[in-house]
Amino acid sequence: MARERLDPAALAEALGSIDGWNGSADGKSIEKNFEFRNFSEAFAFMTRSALAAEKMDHHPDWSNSYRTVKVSLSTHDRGGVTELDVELARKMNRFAGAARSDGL
Ligand code: H2B
Repeated sequence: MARERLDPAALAEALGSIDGWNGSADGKSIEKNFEFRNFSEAFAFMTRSALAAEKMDHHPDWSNSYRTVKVSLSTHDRGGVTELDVELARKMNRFAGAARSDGL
């Protein structure tokens, strides 16, 4: 089930297949710091991610400073990481690639 918490083994396996994402120290979220060439790329990434998150009704915890975007994903109403976080992480990796090749 997409909304069930992944156990530590399932989480480790999922993380092994999503580039650059790590489990948080408390095991309740997954994290990645994205770095772009400039603010425009960073914001293009955030825009794509925001639209996908809204469609999924599953939202990131994130912050932006100039050309970096720090992202933490957790399923808050389950108190941990579920398939929804893994799915959004995969999408965000794709959106980062797209934002970088937009040439904006
Ligand atoms: N996003 C995340 N990351 N975790 C949640 O538990 C969550 C969410 N809950 N987005 C959703 C919205 C919930 O509040 C609505 C009612 O579905």
